[in-house]
Amino acid sequence: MYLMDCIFCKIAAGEINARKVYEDGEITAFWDLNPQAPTHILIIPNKHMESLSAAGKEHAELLGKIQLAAAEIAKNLKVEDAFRLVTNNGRKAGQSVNHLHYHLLAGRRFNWPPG
Ligand code: DGP
Repeated sequence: MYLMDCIFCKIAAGEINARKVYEDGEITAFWDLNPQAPTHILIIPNKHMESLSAAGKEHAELLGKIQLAAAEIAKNLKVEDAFRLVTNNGRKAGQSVNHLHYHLLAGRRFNWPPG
């Protein structure tokens, strides 16, 4: 599914430029426009899905592939020893773009619990 007014659908489709670091038939990853760490990559399914809450059992393989892509990207960017992978699910959790995305963050110290 492709949403006309979804910025991440447009990035996946190549209609809006992004600094892509990974692409396959199902997943796209690119540098975040507003980085919160020296390495800040967004990983998205190409097909529109609002958030993780919208996923069903039929998405299990895709969600697994996203995690494997994250590990591969971390390795390619030489941050595999220390990175954080997070999704903000819902507006109150900090989600501002309603297309499922995972933040891959690395290159600085991270606090726990997160803010
Ligand atoms: P979130 O707040 O979890 O929904 O994260 C959305 C992220 O998307 C935020 O860190 C900024 C980033 N972002 C928004 N618009 C664009 C864009 O057009 N290009 C890129 N590369 N990143 C974007």
